[in-house]
Amino acid sequence: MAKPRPDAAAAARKAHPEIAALERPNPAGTNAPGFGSDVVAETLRDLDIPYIALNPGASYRGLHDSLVNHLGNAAPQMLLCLHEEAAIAIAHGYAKVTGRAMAAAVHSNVGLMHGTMAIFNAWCDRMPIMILGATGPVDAVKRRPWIDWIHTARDQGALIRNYTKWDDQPASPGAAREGLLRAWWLANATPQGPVYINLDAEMQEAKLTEELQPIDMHRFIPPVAQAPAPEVVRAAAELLTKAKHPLILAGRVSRDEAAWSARVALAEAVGAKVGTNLKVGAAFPTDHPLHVSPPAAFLNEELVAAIKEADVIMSLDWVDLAGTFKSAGGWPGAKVIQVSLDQNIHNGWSMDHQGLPPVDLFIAADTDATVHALVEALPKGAAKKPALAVVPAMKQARKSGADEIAVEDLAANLREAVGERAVTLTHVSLSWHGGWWHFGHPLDYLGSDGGGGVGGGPGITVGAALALKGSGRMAIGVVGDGDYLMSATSLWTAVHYRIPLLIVVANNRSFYNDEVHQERMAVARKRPVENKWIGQRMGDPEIDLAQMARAQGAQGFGPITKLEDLAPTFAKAIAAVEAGHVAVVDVRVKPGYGPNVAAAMTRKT
Ligand SMILES: Cc1ncc(C[n+]2csc(CCOP(=O)(O)OP(=O)(O)O)c2C)c(N)n1
Ligand SMILES: [Mg+2]
Repeated sequence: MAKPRPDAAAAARKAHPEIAALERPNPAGTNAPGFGSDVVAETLRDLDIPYIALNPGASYRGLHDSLVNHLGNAAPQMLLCLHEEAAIAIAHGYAKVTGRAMAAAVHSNVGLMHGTMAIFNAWCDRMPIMILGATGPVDAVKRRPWIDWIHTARDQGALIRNYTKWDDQPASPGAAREGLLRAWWLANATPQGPVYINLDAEMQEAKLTEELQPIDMHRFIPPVAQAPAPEVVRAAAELLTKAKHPLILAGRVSRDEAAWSARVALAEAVGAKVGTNLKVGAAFPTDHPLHVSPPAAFLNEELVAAIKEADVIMSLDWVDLAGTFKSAGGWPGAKVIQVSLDQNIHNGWSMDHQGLPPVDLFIAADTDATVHALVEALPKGAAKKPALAVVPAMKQARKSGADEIAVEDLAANLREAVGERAVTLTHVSLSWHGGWWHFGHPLDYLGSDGGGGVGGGPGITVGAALALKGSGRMAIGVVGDGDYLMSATSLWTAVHYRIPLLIVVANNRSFYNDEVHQERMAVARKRPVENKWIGQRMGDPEIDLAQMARAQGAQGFGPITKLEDLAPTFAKAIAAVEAGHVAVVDVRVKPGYGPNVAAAMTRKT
């Protein structure tokens, strides 16, 4: 369960008066709830949801009216988005930072269809989102000819049921209130995930016939204890303390600083090496001597060696434990401790549960709670000295001397331009390597898009930047050009709502990932490799990515084609973000992936 953050909406309004001042409605004159959708809006307010990202539609015109004229477009405040995929991705990015759902609203079946890929991304990333949608009128005699018929679907939730935790189509305002409470409760309970409430247009627009009985809402969304049982904690503590070569694979953990410190304390106390992964947010200081560096995007040789050497492996909800073992050469000889609640939402449709790993001790509990319990259970003062590994120093950025810019040049120059500033990497490109950037705080890196759905990077960055606004941390998203082009219009929402952020595009003018696959096909079939670019490269005309940013009121820089222009351009873009702007830097990079990524992408099994 997400930690309660009382008054999140009030806190947001106080912290960001410039957002709260936008799009103020004229006073509507009455405040008593009069319609079904007023009850829905009031419940969103009672749930303390600060923002609702949306693209409008007649199916929820009742709710739209309630948000504007009954609530006064505050708590939740609307964030207008230019595409439903952006609305969902923004809520996804917000949850990645806060650990808590914000809302998104999408129109009938068509808006929901637009949002589906982003919902799938959030599902695979185990991130909570409260999605509101609409259909109907369900009662056919109330439908307007044609349009209400094409935008009404029976069991609309079926579109996304396979990758949401729960969905509902309440038939009355009272049932809607209950549905929203249950949805919120389920979305925020571990494993977290998106939920969908489908509001019948008729129910929204109907006059309230009787007042709803007031309820103490908190009694309907109780915190759920997800701590481990004492006997499994004792068993795990014993295995870890007796191990000669313990290894912790730190996967899905929270952004909480105390939990971060507890993981460090645990690893140091038992002398465990710790592996981390770029699929999920930062989980351990990457420059700590016990960290198996660099963080793996796919499996790297350092982590393979650590897995082979280990006699006890504890997975903190590591994404794809079975696949990791498989790639490391087979089931390990080590005793395996698995800490996860993920099995509670595995279903028969999505295979994102991954392979079934061998486990010797299963701890069905929250990862943070388990680490805290383990630290408590260990004998005091028994800290083993960390093995002194040499953490390789970051390579200095090349500033000149090459015709083409490599993605590594982009990363190193960006890192140096950022310097000592606190930044959050909200996203990294497929071509990124874990060794290019150290993480020393749980908010230094937020993980990937979750479901491998290209087009998530820009929206996730906007949502994360909204949650980080005013925290002193700058949001930086490094995205591929394909990723950027699929959802560049997410930027308008950031510009409009004064959400500063930096997007750096690793622009190889191609859906390059798939060139690698076409190369593999050609080699395997002894056909011409030189044709791999066809149907992949985005040239003739080349697309002016910076101009796409400027067209939406952001500051656009580039295309940067010379190494010597990188550092000064990043300095300018960072200054623009510090002055409150949205900035995009288009960096023309040489196509190419690191050997681990290319090998993992094209391996047979
Ligand atoms: C929605 C969606 N469409 C297509 C793909 C297949 N795909 C995976 S990576 C990729 C290329 C992404 O291009 P870009 O963001 O420019 O990154 P690059 O591979 O060039 O580094 C594509 C098309 C996908 N994963 N998701
Ligand atoms: Mg590309």
